[in-house]
Amino acid sequence: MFEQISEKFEDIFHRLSGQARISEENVSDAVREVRRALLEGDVNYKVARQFTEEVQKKAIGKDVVKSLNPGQVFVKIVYDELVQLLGGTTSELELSQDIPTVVMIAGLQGSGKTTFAAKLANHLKSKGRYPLLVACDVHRPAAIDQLETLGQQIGVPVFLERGATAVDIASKSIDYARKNARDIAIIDTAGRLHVDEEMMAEAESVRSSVKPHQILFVVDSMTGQDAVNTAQEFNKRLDFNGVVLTKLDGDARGGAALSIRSVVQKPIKFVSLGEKLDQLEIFHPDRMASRILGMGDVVTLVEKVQEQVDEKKAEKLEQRLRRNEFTLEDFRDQLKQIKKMGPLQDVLSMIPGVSSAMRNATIDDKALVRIEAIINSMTISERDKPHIIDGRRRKRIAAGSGTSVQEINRLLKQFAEMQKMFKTLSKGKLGRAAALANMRFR
Ligand SMILES: Nc1nc2c(ncn2[C@@H]2O[C@H](COP(=O)(O)OP(=O)(O)O)[C@@H](O)[C@H]2O)c(=O)[nH]1
Ligand SMILES: [Mg+2]
Repeated sequence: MFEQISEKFEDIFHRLSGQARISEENVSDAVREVRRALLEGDVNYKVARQFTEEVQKKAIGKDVVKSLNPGQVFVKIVYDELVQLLGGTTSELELSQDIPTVVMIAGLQGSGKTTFAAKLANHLKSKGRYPLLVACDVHRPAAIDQLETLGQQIGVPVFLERGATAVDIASKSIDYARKNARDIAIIDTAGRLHVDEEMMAEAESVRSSVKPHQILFVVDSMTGQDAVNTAQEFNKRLDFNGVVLTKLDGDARGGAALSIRSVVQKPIKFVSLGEKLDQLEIFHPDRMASRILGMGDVVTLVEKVQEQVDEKKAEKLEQRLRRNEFTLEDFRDQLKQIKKMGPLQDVLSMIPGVSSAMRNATIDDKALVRIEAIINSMTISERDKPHIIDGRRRKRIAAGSGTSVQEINRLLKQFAEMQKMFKTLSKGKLGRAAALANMRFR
């Protein structure tokens, strides 16, 4: 789940990393890409719009501390916003002082309610609690058997009464729990394939008979935008306390599930990640956000740097970088200017000192874009000291720029030749070349 969104985000951040600073223009581009990534990941369009508006507001005019690059700062802004979208802080299941705490499980048929009920019982048992599972899905006999089997697997008693109504079973189970020292009653209810009046009415009457302390709405993350609509319907009728996202182990895009919290304004409390009964996790917005961004280390770095940055050191570093000779960064800037000027072949021929070999090389303008993308995907130190770009880095840069290792190899070779060429130029010639380049390229 979320692989698709993760991959898109990674691309966006890589591209922005190459920029010298956060400008209105490159932020707008990146924000547009973020919105596209969210929409393609099936995030609700209203949620996506709101999300990107916030990101844009926060990113524009943001000072980039010298030791960070704009990509990193942008990652942090998106991360913070994603954490907010997912609820900000962890919202654990609230247990009451009463015995038993009553937890009612609601949702559509097949969403994973019964499985979750057992998982929750298992989880609470491991925390030293004494749960009771209550079988209130009376419409399908197999549903009662299913809960009974799951209860046996985890060693948790199941309260059931064949032939009785859901309301009866629910209210009797509370007495049973008290008498048998069970401190949490987990009520598994019936679902339908679609939201219908009968199901809602039954759920409401179970609710009014046992007055649950917590109602958890279970939703299948694989169902896309329907998940959001269903959540709204259930929330209107039951005013539930929290959401359980199931089947996050699946390969659906998952964005819809992420929209639920923002649409219904109820916290996600658990995620279910498989059919096995221990595959349940408490939902942590921050951990989920870094899982989705796949950039936990960058976020940590930015947090650290923003906390305590030594601007003076950063400036010195910058000066050292500037004093260096022709770096890949300069090269890229030149390319950018060249792109504005027209066909590359013509431009190259105007630069004195460009070797005839290069002049005759067939470089098309598309290649130029790719070269720029490659350099954008490099870190500052790689641009400054290309010799550190080993095989591992080449692979990463190729992945980040959507090119191949062969192309990276070619670029580095060409660049080395260019550096050599500059060395062979006399001081005067070099100065003239630079002056001319400046004149033409500004
Ligand atoms: N892969 C996966 N399957 C799940 C998950 N939760 C439930 N299931 C499966 O989904 C199906 C429906 O689950 P069930 O608990 O019976 O849904 P209910 O109708 O809402 O009670 C069953 O085959 C479960 O094994 C999950 O998190 N991941
Ligand atoms: Mg069920």
